[in-house]
Amino acid sequence: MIRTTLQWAAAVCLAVVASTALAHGDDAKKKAGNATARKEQKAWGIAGDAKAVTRTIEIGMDDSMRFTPDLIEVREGETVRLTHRNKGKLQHEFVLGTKKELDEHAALMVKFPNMEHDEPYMAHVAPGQRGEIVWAFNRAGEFDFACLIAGHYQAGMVGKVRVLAAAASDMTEGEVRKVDQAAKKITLKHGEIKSLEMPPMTMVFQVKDAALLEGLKPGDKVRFAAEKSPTGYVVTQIRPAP
Ligand SMILES: [Cu+2]
Repeated sequence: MIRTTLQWAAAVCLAVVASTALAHGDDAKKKAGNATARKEQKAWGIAGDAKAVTRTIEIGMDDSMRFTPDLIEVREGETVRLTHRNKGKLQHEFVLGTKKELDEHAALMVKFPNMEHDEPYMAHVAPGQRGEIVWAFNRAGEFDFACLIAGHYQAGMVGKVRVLAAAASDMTEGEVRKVDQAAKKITLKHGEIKSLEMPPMTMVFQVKDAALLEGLKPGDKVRFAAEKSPTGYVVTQIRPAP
């Protein structure tokens, strides 16, 4: 266990070095950097696992400073591949966030116009090119996306993501007993799981996306949804209990 933690810590250090070194690299290199970068839970979700993608949504960008579509709807717990197609002659970008964070970031972009950021929830797309992010929408709510290039945000290059909450009846109360990031498993002491007709007990679940385990630790009270798969029981979404 200690050894696993140390190995993980070493991997994080390497990832930080790698992503710093690649901050101004080309897109392919950045993708590789993101793949090993530490995942950080944000209000609007967390970097997803490509293997957990259930849907691809293509978003067009153009020089009239619009996204097409400019409203996307996903379900809480979905891991989505968002692809971007820049149909214009100018560089554009796609940045997910809350309105507040995007406003703050946009103000900085006006102050430091050629600053380039690299986070798993953003894509910088050259004219005529494509971009892509894989994002796990594990928090319900209404979020924004925008092109924060100076002038573009101010011209209205924004859109919305609506993440529909899972119905309360689909969620089960539980308490975390053990988290195994490497094996993508979590042990939960849970109440009755109505959708599976399963009585309360403590059991090991697989998780659909390892990102769902980020920040969870033994003792945490959670609400989760699970389904039966050919390989066992799989947690499809999980969040701290209110
Ligand atoms: Cu733009």
